[in-house]
Amino acid sequence: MVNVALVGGERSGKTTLASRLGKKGTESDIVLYNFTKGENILTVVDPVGYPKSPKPLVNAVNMSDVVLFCVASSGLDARAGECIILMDLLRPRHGIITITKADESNPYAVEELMKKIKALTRGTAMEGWEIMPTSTKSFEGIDRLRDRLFELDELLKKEYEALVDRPVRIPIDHHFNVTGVGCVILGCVLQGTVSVHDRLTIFPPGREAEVRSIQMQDNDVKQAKAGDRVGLALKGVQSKELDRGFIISGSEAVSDALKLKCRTARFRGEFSVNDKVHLYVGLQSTPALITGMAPSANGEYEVEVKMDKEVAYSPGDKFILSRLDDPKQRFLAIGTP
Ligand SMILES: Nc1nc2c(ncn2[C@@H]2O[C@H](COP(=O)(O)OP(=O)(O)OP(=O)(O)O)[C@@H](O)[C@H]2O)c(=O)[nH]1
Ligand SMILES: [Mg+2]
Repeated sequence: MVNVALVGGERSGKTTLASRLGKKGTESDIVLYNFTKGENILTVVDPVGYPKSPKPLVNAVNMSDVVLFCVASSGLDARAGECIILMDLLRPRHGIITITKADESNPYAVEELMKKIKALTRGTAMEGWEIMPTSTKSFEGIDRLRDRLFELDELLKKEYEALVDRPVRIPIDHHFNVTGVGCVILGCVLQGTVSVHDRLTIFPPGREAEVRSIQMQDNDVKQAKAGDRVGLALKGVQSKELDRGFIISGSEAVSDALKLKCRTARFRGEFSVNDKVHLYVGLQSTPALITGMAPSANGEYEVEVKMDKEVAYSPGDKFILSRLDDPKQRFLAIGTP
């Protein structure tokens, strides 16, 4: 199972590419597309609510194993730049760059754009990402791209195998009530194994719920493990009590005030005490106030934040600090507790 986030500039062909890679499923400010080949499942996450809000973009990347960065053959725009900044903060484990709408260009211009992208991403977390031209019109490169993503699936399986014995952790990305079934949540199992009848806790509220049934790709299963995308029917909780980003887990820290060790974004990322910022962690988001700041080693900062609401987190979780009213580049820094 490979989860792919589509990121990139405005009108860069993300949605068209997603619809070529899979069949449309769950729909909100992020839209999921699925493609099944034998045992292998490809899920593509299109953050349709971006660039209006950075939230769907951060959510899509945090829901995925691989980032697919789309650059239209006509070139990069300001939002593509913003996405590069976010990649450099979050440092996703796997990424591919695709030059979309290759049919509107020529091999020489595509080659020139590749060089430009390589120069722009040099020294960033995207350095070394493979660049593949595609066109949803001529179908150039689509099969090759899909094959490449399935190749990564083999690698991901090994990565996830090492996580199946850990305590379970599932961030909720969608939740709703189904008549006759009750509360259903959708999410990816980040680590651990979940079985029917398991009693689990939902953080931050600390609510207990029992797993009534588990579905994967519309099929009932008894158990799901790290790397799987699941639908869980839960007993003991109602959909209206949940929020995107709540985590089904064995244990999480829960707090509305934190001290974060922060690295600032390239080129920008200035902020100071008393600034109102927006925080993203996992699939949670909240406004927050910077209440303290001090330089620490390696050009990093200790940043104290007071959040408008409690968030659930574990050691090593990545908090993105952003400023929503900045028209150009909204990502300021990344921090860990
Ligand atoms: N010629 C050509 N046009 C394409 C291709 N892919 C997408 N387009 C066109 O490019 C435009 C933008 O495509 P979308 O898929 O909506 O791009 P997007 O990145 O999802 O756009 P936003 O979500 O609005 O930022 C549409 O008019 C598409 O028909 C392609 O491979 N070739
Ligand atoms: Mg779109």
